[in-house]
Amino acid sequence: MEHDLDERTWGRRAFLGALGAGALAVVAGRPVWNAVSQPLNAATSALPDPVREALPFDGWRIYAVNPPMPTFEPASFRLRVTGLVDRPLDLTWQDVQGLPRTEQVSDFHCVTGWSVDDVRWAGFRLGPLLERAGLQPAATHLEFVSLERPYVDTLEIAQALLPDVLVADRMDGDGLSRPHGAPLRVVIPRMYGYKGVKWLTAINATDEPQVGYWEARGYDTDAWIGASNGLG
Ligand SMILES: Nc1nc2c(c(=O)[nH]1)N[C@H]1C(S)=C(S)[C@@H](COP(=O)(O)O)O[C@H]1N2
Ligand SMILES: [Mo]
Repeated sequence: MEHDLDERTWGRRAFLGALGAGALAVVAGRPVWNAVSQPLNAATSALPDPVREALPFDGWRIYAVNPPMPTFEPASFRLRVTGLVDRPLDLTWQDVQGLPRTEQVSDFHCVTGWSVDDVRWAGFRLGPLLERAGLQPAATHLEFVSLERPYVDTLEIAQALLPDVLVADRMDGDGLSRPHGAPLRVVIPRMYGYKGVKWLTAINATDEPQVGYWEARGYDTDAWIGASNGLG
């Protein structure tokens, strides 16, 4: 299995660094993630409209459902691949760095209405990883588990193998920052951001869909951009 795309498929899109990794949204001097507990931008919706509209809110909002955000410790970090696989994997950070690498530029959309264009991701595709683990034919879904309990989400195997899906450890030329999910996050550009589990630590192959964190709260399982419920 080889699912990497080459440069031609992606086209050479401009790498817009300005709204990139460093552009964390801040309200009144405090990082938004201190106050936000759901992807409805609670921190800013509490502000009067004129104040909110004056904020420089192009770019990333940082979300965490259960702060404080997990801390990446290279010596103890593990990425586990479990469930319906012949060879369960328990990868150290060094092992992860040895996986076949890929890069892409893709747009990012949160279901609440904000987007970031031309995000430059680097990391690895799921195909080679699943091949190494010996994914069993009975497996239909992958459950992605965050170090930030209880955040999980799921993809169908075919969705996870789309050519523009990756597990990213770099963003816009730097290692993934803690707010953006260090050391690993799932990226699936054709779906809304909640499908992309940050602080990823385990991938569990199953023969039925598990219920994702936001799906349990009413959001669509298939979060195709433009075609899923969005709830508002
Ligand atoms: N572990 C975890 N992953 C998560 C979330 C979260 O709260 N916790 N929020 C999701 C949502 S709704 C979005 S839009 C993106 C936001 O990514 P960012 O915080 O890097 O901007 O992360 C997704 N992955
Ligand atoms: Mo989101």
